[in-house]
Amino acid sequence: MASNTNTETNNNQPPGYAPPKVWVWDQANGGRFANVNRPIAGPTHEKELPRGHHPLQLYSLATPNGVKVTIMLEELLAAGHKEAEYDAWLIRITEGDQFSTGFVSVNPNSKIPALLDCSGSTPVRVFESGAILLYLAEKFDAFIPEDPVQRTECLSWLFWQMGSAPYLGGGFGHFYAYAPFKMEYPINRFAMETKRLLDVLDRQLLNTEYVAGDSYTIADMACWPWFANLCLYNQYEASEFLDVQRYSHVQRWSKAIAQRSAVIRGRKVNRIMGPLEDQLHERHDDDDFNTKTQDKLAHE
Ligand SMILES: N[C@@H](CCC(=O)N[C@@H](CS)C(=O)NCC(=O)O)C(=O)O
Repeated sequence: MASNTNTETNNNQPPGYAPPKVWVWDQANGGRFANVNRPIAGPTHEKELPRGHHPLQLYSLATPNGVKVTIMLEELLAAGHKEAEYDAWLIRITEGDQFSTGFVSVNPNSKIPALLDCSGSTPVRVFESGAILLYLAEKFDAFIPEDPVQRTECLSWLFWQMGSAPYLGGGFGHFYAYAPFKMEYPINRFAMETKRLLDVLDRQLLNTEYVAGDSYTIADMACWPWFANLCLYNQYEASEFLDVQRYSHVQRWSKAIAQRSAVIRGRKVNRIMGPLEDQLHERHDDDDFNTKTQDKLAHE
């Protein structure tokens, strides 16, 4: 039974809608990812994850959250950390790969990215992109400042990004690009929040070269895939709508980081959309970038 009277619900969307006393799952009503979104956790099917020979096993997809980690791994390798060699396995989230028993054992939250560190006697699982960046930074003592004050600043921006992504992606991206129809209220609500976040970052980058100061850190690697996607790659086809050109310092920083060779490589790993030469579905070897991108495989 509806909890409001009809008159009070006339302006609701759809008109007359009132939240029921107890929410019930309507599988047909979730927008673009309705087939994978569900209100329960846990696996849906039995399947082990593949395991390669490198110390680090990554299970991921090149969404902004996934790209954070492949950028970090490519940066570590470029900086000479050979123990950062990794196998990157493709998890197709639209096909429900994240609900296999194997994946859930590495990430009980069923979301990419998920990492298994097999370098010790017992494999260590790490989930949540921010936790993975921090784990790798501490493991290799890289891309995180040693000075306690600068380190704290770096972690503040890392957690700022982790806290803001759900507004930008789950809020703005969902209602602007993925919802089954356009709704003014949530689009306005989350466009305002997304522009506020862009302005926060823009004001910071007015004073600093990188997000957390003078050096390139995991805070940049966390922020770049989300904000550069909006500013350089027309994510959600929203560049004009959000007027991203006006954030000139975010633009400057986005463009500079986009030119790093580890970033160019990291963006390609586990990518299944866009130009074929930018899609490296799985990465098991450094040379895969030269021989296994989809344009190359198509000619085999
Ligand atoms: N807070 C998580 C969010 C991860 C996340 O939302 N992953 C998405 C892709 S970007 C996903 O796997 N979605 C699959 C699903 O929701 O079933 C992180 O940063 O790792």
